Amino acid sequence: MSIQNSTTGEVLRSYSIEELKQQAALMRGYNLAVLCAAASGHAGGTLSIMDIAAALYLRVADHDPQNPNWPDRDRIIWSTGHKAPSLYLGLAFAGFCPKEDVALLRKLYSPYQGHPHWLKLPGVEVSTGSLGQGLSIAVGMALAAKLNRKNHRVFCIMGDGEQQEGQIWEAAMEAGHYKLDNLIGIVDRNRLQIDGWVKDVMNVEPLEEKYRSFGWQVVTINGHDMKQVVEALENAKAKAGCGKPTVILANTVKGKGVGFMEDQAGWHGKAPNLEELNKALKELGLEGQIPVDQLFAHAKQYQAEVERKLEAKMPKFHRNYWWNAAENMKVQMKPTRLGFGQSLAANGDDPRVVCFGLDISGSITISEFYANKAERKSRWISMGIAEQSATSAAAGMAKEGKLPVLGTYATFAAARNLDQIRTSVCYGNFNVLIAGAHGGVSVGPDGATHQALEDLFAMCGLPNMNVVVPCDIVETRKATDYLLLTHVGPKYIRFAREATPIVTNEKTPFVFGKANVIRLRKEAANFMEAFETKLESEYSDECEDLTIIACGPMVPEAMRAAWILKQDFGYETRVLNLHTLKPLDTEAIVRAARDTSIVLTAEEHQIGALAWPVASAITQSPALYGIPIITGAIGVKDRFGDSGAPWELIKEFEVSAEHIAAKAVELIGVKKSRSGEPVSEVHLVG
Ligand SMILES: Cc1ncc(C[n+]2csc(CCOP(=O)(O)OP(=O)(O)O)c2C)c(N)n1
Repeated sequence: MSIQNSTTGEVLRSYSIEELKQQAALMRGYNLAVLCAAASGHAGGTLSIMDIAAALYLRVADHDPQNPNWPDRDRIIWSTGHKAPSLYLGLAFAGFCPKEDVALLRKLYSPYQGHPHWLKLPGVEVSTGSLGQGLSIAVGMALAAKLNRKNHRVFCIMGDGEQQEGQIWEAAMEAGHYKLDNLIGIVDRNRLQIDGWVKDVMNVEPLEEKYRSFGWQVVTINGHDMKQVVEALENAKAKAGCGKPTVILANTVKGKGVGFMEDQAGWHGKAPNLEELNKALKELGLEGQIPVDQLFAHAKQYQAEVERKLEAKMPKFHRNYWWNAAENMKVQMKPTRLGFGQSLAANGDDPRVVCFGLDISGSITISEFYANKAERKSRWISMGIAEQSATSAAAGMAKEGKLPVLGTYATFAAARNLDQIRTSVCYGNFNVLIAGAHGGVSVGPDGATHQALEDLFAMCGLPNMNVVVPCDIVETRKATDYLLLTHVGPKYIRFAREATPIVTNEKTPFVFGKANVIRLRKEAANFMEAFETKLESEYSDECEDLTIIACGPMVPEAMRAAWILKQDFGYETRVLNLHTLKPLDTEAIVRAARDTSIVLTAEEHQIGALAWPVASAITQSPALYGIPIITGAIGVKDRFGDSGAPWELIKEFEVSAEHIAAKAVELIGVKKSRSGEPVSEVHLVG
């Protein structure tokens, strides 16, 4: 069966085992080429699953490329969403989409998102990227098929590290309970995850016994032996009626086919450069067989169009005020996340400090806690990919007097485990430090599933929780120092992935719960020196034209907006760095509103985590009764993220200094027209 015309039932193409092997090899070559063109992505896991992808899409699954929504098609769920390129290539090789289009991988607006999104690409069944959810979706689809008396099968591809998610076992139990013999799970058992070997990070074995005890049939195969792969899939497909779901445990090699990638944890989330690509293609015996130049040219042309679109939608001013565009706008940039690691390295000798690893330790820098410090290893608790349990375990540690720290991407640190944060941590008022890393859009090409744009709503909404969003690497270090050792109670710190401007130094004040005022003072040799920063409580009104209140990496953007407003319009701006979102420095907000009568907020988040508490402080303050305050809000406007380069996304989501400045000009215009003053000429287009 497999690829067919759903109207006539005619089989359009069938592949022999030998042909499948060739197709899988070509898919590996395309995969590495498109990862290279994207300059990011997951080489290791896409290579380990490729033989299975080829067998499924080209031979085993019934589907129709001309009719992707054919109701009787087999469903393939990629619970392991980071292997999206293998899914895309499966579709492309089966004829659902042009092969060369997969070169648009991870680019802005592209159907080929960093993690699959079914609303963007026909043939993708569901959107995934947050590990551990796919098997439950597959259970739902298999149950629906039973209810509808349909005969199609539901395949669900998972990783072995992914088996650490508790939700997998809830779904496994459900599939066994409901005897879902139309469901086929596939585990890409390559034995590696991000932090190292699965057996060391959090052992999941023996998977055979575990699945069997949940009522599944278990088949173990060599996931690179095409004959075994096809037989296992076809047998499992034929077993409907046996009253049991099937799981295929496919023993594979991460990075399969490329010697320097095989069994290397470092190649989990890495793309080859051109030299590595050529070396890999040679090893795969694919020299001259992959149209690398064409793929690159296609990617480049698409990218040029993306850039043209983005530039067209940017507000324009007299000059180019982008970071480092002019000599006096020079800034040093470093990722805020590094400040978190620096603090853990510096403060980790305190025997109460315990860090929980959630299999993303290097990139969020929590691993700095034990780097080169073997004596701390006993206080490093690797929990695997199990955010929910780790959160409650941290509460347990805190109850016993420890200072637990846990961190992962902010989406998984503050949303996946929200009920655990609420009930285990906050209700019990425990001293747990939660780090939401890669907050905002700046995580870039990974796309929407990895861009935390809602986390602060939940964290700020929880009683007892304290929330800090530092503006740069230096402030992140200071905030972590304070939260880790001094502050007692539940606390959330949110920082970003991308390098962002350093706008504070050792002398800049940081007082938890107290805002800083930042004022542009003079032309200086570089951007930072042109500004003066003070604690807001030590600042006196200078009758500025407006206030911009910002947190996190929006603080440097607000400063740059202040610069634009001064240079292009002569306006004076009070920038408030509201690094602590909870407890809120209400006095600083109210004073700024009273003094300037315009308050514009800027957040790299859905509008409202910063904007609504600020608006609430203003509307509730008796000091402001009867005083008209003009407010505006910059932030993400109720939409999910997208793949793209971090700074492209800052433009696309309209959270750049240019957008802040444009909004400020609009608000100042309102203020002036109210008071009868002439409104200054606005130089905005777009
Ligand atoms: C809920 C959740 N937590 C963390 C991550 C980050 N993450 C992406 S891939 C990965 C490791 C997955 O390991 P495994 O399932 O073994 O996949 P493979 O090694 O085959 O790529 C992690 C932790 C995520 N995507 N989702």
